[in-house]
Amino acid sequence: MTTPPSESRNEAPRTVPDRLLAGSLRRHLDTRWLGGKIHHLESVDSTNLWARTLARQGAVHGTVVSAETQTSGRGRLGRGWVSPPHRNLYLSVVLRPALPPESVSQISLVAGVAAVDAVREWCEAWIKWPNDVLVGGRKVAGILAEVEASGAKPVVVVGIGVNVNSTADDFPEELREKAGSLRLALGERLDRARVAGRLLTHLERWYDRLAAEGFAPVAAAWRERSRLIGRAIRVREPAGEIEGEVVDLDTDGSLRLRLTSGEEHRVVSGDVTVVDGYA
Ligand code: BT5
Repeated sequence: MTTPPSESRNEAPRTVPDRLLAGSLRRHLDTRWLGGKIHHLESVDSTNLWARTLARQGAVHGTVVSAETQTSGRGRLGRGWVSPPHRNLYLSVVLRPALPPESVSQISLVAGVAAVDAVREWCEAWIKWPNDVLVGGRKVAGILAEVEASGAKPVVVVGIGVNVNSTADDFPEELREKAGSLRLALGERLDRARVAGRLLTHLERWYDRLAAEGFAPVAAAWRERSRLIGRAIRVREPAGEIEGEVVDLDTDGSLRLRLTSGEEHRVVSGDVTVVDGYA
């Protein structure tokens, strides 16, 4: 493969594989049920959409879909996810939870905690509500959990995008200040199979913990990793902008906010800015 111009200078020779092969990913997995089946695609519209199709066709709990690139990577609320080829992780996991319906938003927080724990194996990282992973104040990972309710029991598809080896050139102008990658933080390329293996391993552990012990340990982990409780935040909601102090994370994954009026408000969706800046 020829080296793209943006990588030609100041770069050590490639010692890290370019492709994320299912076999190498499997070698880095330390799981019991997650990743029993791995579908790795060169290109797909969205790994979440592919995983939902597989779920409708009966894919087993723990099935993983990953791709080298996405042509329509999806974020929350109809937003997009920038997915340059061969650089990052675009993964979706099919989960068939033996858990109550309200656990869906909890599963999405489980994925956030797992993602931050995986990233922390390489560098300091924090969660921004609901479950963006930030490194040095820049978003390096995002989670999209969706319910596929076709059969008798709902299936949850958790999609995780992690910017592993992206350079600033990979991001459109408007994201350059906001988006980051592990490579940008560490100054070196990483083996994506290893990062994926650690991510899925943490995901299985946290998911099993939710199933065995309920939401309390997940919520505690989330609180510790977000450092958001007690902070003043501004939230851009569909209905307008509000400001207040974070009281706590609720059991459904929403944020409890005390407004300046003293009133309590629940933040279910929207974009959060920490008033005095995020770590
Ligand atoms: C998310 O949405 O953060 C969820 C992203 C989930 C992506 C994964 S990739 C595998 C799976 N398959 C999919 O199709 N999706 C999932 P949200 O909080 O709405 O953030 C989206 C916003 O983040 C965008 O509007 C941009 O501002 C920004 N953004 C887009 N691409 C980015 C990237 N690669 N890195 C950092 N920020 C990005």
